[in-house]
Amino acid sequence: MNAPFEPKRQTEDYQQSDAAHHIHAFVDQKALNAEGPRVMVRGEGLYLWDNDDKRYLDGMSGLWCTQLGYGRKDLSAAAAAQMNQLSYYNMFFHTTHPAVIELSELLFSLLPGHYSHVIYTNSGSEANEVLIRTVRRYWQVVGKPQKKIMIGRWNGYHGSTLAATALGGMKFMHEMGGLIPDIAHIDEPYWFAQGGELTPAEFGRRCALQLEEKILELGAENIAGFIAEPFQGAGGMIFPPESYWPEIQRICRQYDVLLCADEVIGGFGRTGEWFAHEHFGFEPDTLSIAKGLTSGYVPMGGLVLGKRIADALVEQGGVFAHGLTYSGHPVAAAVALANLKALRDEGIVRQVKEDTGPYLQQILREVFGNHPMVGEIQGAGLVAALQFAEDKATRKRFANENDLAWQCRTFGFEEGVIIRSTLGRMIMAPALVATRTELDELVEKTRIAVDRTARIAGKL
Ligand code: PXG
Repeated sequence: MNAPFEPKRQTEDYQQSDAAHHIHAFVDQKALNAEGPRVMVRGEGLYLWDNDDKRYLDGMSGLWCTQLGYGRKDLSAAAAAQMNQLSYYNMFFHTTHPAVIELSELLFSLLPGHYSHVIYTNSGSEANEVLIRTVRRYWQVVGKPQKKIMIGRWNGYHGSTLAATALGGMKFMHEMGGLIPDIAHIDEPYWFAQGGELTPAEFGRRCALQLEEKILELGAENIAGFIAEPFQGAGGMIFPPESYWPEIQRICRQYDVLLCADEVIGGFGRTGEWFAHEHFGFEPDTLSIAKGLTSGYVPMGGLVLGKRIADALVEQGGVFAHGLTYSGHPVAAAVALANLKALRDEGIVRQVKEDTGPYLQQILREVFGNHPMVGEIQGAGLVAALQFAEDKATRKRFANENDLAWQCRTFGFEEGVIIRSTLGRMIMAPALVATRTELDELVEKTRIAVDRTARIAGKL
């Protein structure tokens, strides 16, 4: 047991200083300053403690990233050992180092065999920035430089930097302006909200066919690639109908458009497969990775390339004019290596596939299958979403679904569980080391939060 918790400073003191200096992510800063942010001070396994020593079960793995949970001493030891031996060196000017070499070996042993190379970054946003440059460079190298346009999806999320924001389809982010050209979007495959009279299978095909229509509208000779998350994360944890990905893959192959999967959330075991595209059964040409690569202990991301692209760039491409000071940072690489070893050698990804993943999906359906607030339950492995609905049969959504979901999230915090709300959907994605007992607690506390929300909505 840890010693009794002694806050170093009072929470209000931290909050006032934070308000004086810090611009937070995706928030009305003035409103946050008035309320004061929660001050988190420690983490162990699936649990977090705030500065007032209140404990939370983190049902979101931080921001979908702490696959191994908090406080792993093997990861901090790997970082310390690497810092002591070689704290920094770079990938410029013809050098490399063992940590990054061993990380790449392990990474490609986990990936399907048609991937061969990776460009390391510090984040998922950067991975997608690099993606645009790499894909466009590929088409230059193979003699089709006019293939420049990337197609993404409305409500997709690929990061917060300029090009990643443009690739994504969050309109409220686009409204801040200044985006890059040569990006187009098609609709998201969100059957519950947009499926109308179509069956999920029909709707999945219809959404995929939008890609074909967009390619024909803009000219296949101008399209570099299509990017999407295998399942949408930040946009509401939306699983596409089963008909969707096979049709998307057919269209990409037919028109020679690169298929780019953003695995930043889906990668590293979340669905019970190492990568989410394996869960959905398609074969992307590139994979954007980050988050679970290091379990969030240090920042690291990357762009994984299929052999087709890598061979062209390496054999015919000449100088690849790109590089980041911290690409393949030795400390990040050492932590990622220790993280991937643990996920593999402790059988954690296998456990998600065979035991804890099916268990979470089962108990969610037992508890919420007939819940008056819940219209749909989606998910696989250790990721799931509950769709709020006023009427399940007609898929009628609450007019104030966003407020209800936010309220539910706040109730969750009060009950000591962290779940994520988006546009009328409650999301959970706990660390992959979650035990059945912890999953029981996650679902039970979520049930209390959803029941409290149902009372406000007049459903209980
Ligand atoms: N791609 C995807 C699919 C993501 O989910 C990024 C790229 C960008 O990664 P970085 O490392 O640059 O943040 C992400 C990030 C949320 C939430 O509330 C999701 C993300 C980030 C912050 C919040 O669901 N995903």
